[in-house]
Amino acid sequence: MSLRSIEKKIEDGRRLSPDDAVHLFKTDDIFTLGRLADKAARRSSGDRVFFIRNRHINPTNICVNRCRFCAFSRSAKEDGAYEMSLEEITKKASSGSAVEEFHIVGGLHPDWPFEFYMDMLNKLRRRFPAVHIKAFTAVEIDYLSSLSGLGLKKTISLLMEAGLGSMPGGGAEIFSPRVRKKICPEKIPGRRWLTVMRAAHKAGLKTNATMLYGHVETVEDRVNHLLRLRTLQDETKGFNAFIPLAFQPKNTEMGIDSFTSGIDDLKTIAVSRLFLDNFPHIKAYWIMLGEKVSQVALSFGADDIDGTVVEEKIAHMAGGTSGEALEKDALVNLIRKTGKIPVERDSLYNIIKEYA
Ligand code: V47
Ligand code: SF4
Repeated sequence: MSLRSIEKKIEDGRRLSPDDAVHLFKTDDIFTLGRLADKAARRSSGDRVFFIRNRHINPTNICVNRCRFCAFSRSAKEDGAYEMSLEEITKKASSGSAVEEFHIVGGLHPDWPFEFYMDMLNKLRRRFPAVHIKAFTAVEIDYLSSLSGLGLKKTISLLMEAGLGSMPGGGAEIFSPRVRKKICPEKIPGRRWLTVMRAAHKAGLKTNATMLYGHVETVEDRVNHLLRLRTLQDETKGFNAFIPLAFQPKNTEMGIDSFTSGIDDLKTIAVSRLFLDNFPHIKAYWIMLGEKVSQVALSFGADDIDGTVVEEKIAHMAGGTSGEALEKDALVNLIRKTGKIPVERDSLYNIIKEYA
């Protein structure tokens, strides 16, 4: 197999095989890889790059799972553990500039009942009727369904009635059981993550998907992860965006010191764009990639850069060095400087404003 034969396959509109993706990950020719991925991104998004005015809210960092790569979580009585009241969550939601979306994820709290989450959604929806609520990873949804005791389908439908608008893509990590055992032994298996997403999609929720890379996984593990996402997407068409999450190593139990390389970041974006031919969007999450690598990623297949974020804990507690927030104008400039057209979107990728 050669890069040329893969290029020919892409030109002919044929789907890449897992072996093709492994080959792309292993190539040193990042210029060809980038060119192919850029072409694929342009086919669907042209010169447009999406962003959103959003705010992250992490209601608690207390978590029963304690994944080894996670510097954000704490046990209940540990230093630095926190839990927000409903009033504090609402206060957080109302501070700062107006946003289009709340992105709400947190730890699996050992004591909060299902009603707490329902109250949170109801309260936010009543107070901010125009703001889309994107909340709860598939891992949290699984946990909420065990709290409610009502099963996935009913739990998801209750959450939707209370205001849940879509779901973020976290918790996927790497699906391989061998890797999961090393990095997050307490977390639900990859197949359960996929089952939750299937149930969400069938209920009419759009979701994202992620992959945590740059720790102990192999290139083959990454490709297997992507393959399972592509297969589910063929079935449900429920994923909006794929977001590769670059592992941030500080204050974690992984025993790894180094951050991912810029080359690996760009390759991962590019291979994702080419292999996930049924995903509408590939996101270069500026918080984890940094502003500069994210800018370059926009020429390597990414067509989304996430949002204003306002306050970020998960990457920053693990040594993330980007800022925690970017104002809308800064995001517009960041995209503009790459020669692309910034497009403000809502959570479901409807266009709000094009900054031509
Ligand atoms: O599930 C935890 C990851 C995720 C680390 O869907 C880490 O639009 C890197 O999923 N280094 C939460 N990653 C973040 C997430 C996300 C972010 C932005 C947008 C969207 C979206 C989703 O962060 C967790 C976990 O996979 N994570 N610790 C770490 N040390
Ligand atoms: Fe808990 Fe999520 Fe952190 Fe794992 S990644 S410890 S599930 S907050």
